[in-house]
Amino acid sequence: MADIILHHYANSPFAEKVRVILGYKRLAWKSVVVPRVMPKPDLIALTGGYRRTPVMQIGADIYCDTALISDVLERMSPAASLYPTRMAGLSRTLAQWADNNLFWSAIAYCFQPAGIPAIFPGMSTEEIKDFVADRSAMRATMPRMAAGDATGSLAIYLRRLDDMLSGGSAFLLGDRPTIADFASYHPVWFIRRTTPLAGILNDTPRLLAWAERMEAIGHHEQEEIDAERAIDIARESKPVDTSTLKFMDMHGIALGEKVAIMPTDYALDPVVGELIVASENELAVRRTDERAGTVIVHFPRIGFQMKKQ
Ligand SMILES: N[C@@H](CCC(=O)N[C@@H](CS)C(=O)NCC(=O)O)C(=O)O
Repeated sequence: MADIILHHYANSPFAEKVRVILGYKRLAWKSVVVPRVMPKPDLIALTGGYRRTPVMQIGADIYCDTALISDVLERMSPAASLYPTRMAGLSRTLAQWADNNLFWSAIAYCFQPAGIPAIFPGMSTEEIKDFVADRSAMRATMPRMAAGDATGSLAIYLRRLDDMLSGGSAFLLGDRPTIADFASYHPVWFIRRTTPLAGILNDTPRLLAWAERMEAIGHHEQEEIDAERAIDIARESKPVDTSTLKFMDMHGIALGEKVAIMPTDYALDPVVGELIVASENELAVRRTDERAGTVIVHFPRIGFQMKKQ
């Protein structure tokens, strides 16, 4: 099987979600560190436009969004399941809440002036300004949460998670972690790193103990490779055969047509290519890049929009 390559950077919460899933599944992986802000020419050579973090590459297949990345890792390694039987619907729905509501409250809470030095250790004012300008452009018209509103909702969310642990279970939905734990963990991980503001977790001691258990899972074995090598691997590989996936047309667009796929919320950079998968949960395009050769870029249906070009 081709190597799992994660394109990510250390301080990314969504990347931490995938790193801990890799740790839980004991899957060894290759690490490519991407820039935190645009431009990201090496990543874009693979994705064709998608710039969010993380992205997972397996040969010439490029997987965008941690919801899809989690599904692919589950298919590769079903033991230590992220979606145990009878918990699949609940765990996925809770994970979706965590990746959206919990995440954005945590981000708005941490990005108060008191949190900034811990988020950007050693970065110059100029670099911080560049980061803020990059994220403003990326979020465009997406509404922002004020610090007071974020603090209020975050305190409630953390209490609700803490309540889920009140029956004495080690993880949110029982004795083993599910996708709900990994998705709830990454915002809590980010709060814990934002040291002057991490005290909010002292009010939820069961959640704090849970965060320590999640941290103990670790990231398993990783080896750093450079972006150039990852692009060579894509060019030298053949994408997976997707022809057996059931075609489910919800857009009136046939396989083979030229489409643009992009997120529905922020970083609305379209990825243009030939539609090659429209299955129950996934959309994918085939595109050819000067450097990466022919690749398939995969997206989950939820959170993405597709238009005919
Ligand atoms: N729904 C996406 C969200 C990913 C996301 O927003 N990641 C942040 C970093 S934690 C990001 O992309 N920031 C901008 C960037 O890294 O360019 C997912 O699950 O992968």
